[in-house]
Amino acid sequence: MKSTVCCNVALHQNLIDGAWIGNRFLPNINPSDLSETVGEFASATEDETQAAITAARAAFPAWSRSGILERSRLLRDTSQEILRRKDEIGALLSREEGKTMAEGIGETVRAAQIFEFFSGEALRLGGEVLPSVRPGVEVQVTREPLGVIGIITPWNFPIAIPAWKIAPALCYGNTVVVKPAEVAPACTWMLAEILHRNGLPRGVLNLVMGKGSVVGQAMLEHREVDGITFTGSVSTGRRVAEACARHMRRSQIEMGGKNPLIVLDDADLGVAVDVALNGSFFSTGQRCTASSRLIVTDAIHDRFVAALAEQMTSLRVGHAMEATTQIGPVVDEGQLKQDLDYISLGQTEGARLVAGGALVTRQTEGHFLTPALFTDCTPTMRIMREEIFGPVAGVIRVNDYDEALAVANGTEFGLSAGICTTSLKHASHFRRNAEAGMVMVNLPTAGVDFHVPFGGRKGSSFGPREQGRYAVEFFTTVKTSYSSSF
Ligand code: UN1
Repeated sequence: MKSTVCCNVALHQNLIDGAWIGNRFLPNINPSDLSETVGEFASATEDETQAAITAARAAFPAWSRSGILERSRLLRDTSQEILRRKDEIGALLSREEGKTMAEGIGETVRAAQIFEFFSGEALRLGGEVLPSVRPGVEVQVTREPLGVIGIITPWNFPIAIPAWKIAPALCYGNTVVVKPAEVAPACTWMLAEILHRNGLPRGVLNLVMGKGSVVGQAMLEHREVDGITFTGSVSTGRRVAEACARHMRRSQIEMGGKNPLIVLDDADLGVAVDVALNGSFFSTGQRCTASSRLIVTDAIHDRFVAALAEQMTSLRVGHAMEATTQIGPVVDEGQLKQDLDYISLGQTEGARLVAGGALVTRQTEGHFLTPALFTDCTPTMRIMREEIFGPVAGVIRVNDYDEALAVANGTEFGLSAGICTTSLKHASHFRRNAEAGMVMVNLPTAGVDFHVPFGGRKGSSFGPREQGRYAVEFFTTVKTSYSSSF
C-alpha cells in the first residue's frame, strides 16, 4: 500500500525488503498549525526492525559487488529527482518541521547536492599499490564497504542529514536500515520512495519509522548491524556509542553543541550582527551548530547588543509556509517547554532578557516563540553551558581576545566556533586555537558546505567525520592485501 489516503490523512508505511509494510501509525503534526496532520507514518515493531536488518544483510553480498556505474547512476537520478521536486519536498519539510519555505527548499537542494557529490565519489573510489619490504611482493590497500549500516537521524534537518548518511552508505556499497526521528519522518520516507522507485534493489535500503525506544533499541541490539551513524542528543548519542562499543561495532556519533561566536572590538558591526542573527536564530535556533554563546569584547558590547536586539524585534515569527516568515515555529511541545524552561532559568540565574523569549499567537495555533537574547551572562550559568536547541542566545562580556578565546573553549562541547574580527592576527590565531571541529571567520557557526568534512571534538562528536570525501572513513573498511609473484 506504501502511501494511501485514509480519513483524509495519508498513511505511509515502512519499506522492508522492497515491500511497503506496517499497520500501526503515528501522526505527524504541523508545528505551524497543530490542527493539521501532515500524514500518518508507520510505527515499526521490534520484529519489523529485525526483518529490516535481516533484509539488509541478505542484500549486502550483491550490492557490495554491484557496479560502480549502477551505484553512481542511482545516486545521480535521485539527486535529479530531488532537485526537480525541490518546491514540493521543501514544502513538506516546512510542514513537518517548521522551517521556513526558503529554509526547507534550501535544505532540499542541499540533499540533492549531496547525492550528486556521492554519485561522483562512487566512480572515484581508489586504493594504493605499494612495494612490499619483501622483494617480489606487492601490497594493495583497498577499501571495502563496511556492511549493514544503521542510520538514526534527528528531526531538525529532516532531509539533509538522512541524505548525508544514506548517500555515502549506498555509494560505497553498504546496505542500510534507516530510522528517522519520530517527529519528522516524512522527508526520509520521501527519500526511500524515490530510491526504491529509481531501481534500488530490494533490501538495500530499508526504512523503519517509529519510536527510538523500539526501533532504535532493536538496531542497537541486533548482531547483524556493522556500524551505526547517529545524529541527535548527547544522552542518546552516549547510549548509542556505548552499545556499539559493547558489540565492537563502528559508530559515528554527532551530538550537541554550545557554539561560541566571538565578536571583537575591531569587528565590522553590521557583519557581526548579521552573523549572530543568522547563526543564533535562523532555523529557529534548532541546529547543533547554532551560535548560543555570543562572547563580546567590552568596547563593542553595548553597540552590538543594541543593534542585535533592534534587528531581532523586526524578525517575523510565524507560520513556516507564509512567504514573509523569517523564523518558523518550534518543532513540538516538548522542545517548546525546554526552550521556555531555559528562558525562565536564565532569569533566575541572573541573566537579563533584553529581547524576545515570548510566546506569540498567530492565525493558526502553533509553537511560535520570539527569539530570545540574554545579556549579563557568565560562562558558568547553565544557560551558557547546556544545549537548549532553540532560538535562545546569551551574551558574555569579556575584556579582550585572550579572555574571549578562553571562554569560547571553556565548554564540554566542540562542534563549531566563530569569530567576527577584521584582525588577521586574531582570526589566524583563533583558527588554530579554537577547540572545535569547525571554525568560522566572519561567518555564522551554522550553515556548512556539503562537500567538506562535518564534525566536532570533545563532547560534540565521536568517531570519524561525516560528509565530503572524509565520509569514506566510516562507510568503508580497509583491506591490506599482499601478493607474491612466485
Ligand atoms: C548546518 O549547520 O548546516 O543537527 C548543519 C545539526 C547538525 C547539522 C548542522 N548535525 O544541527
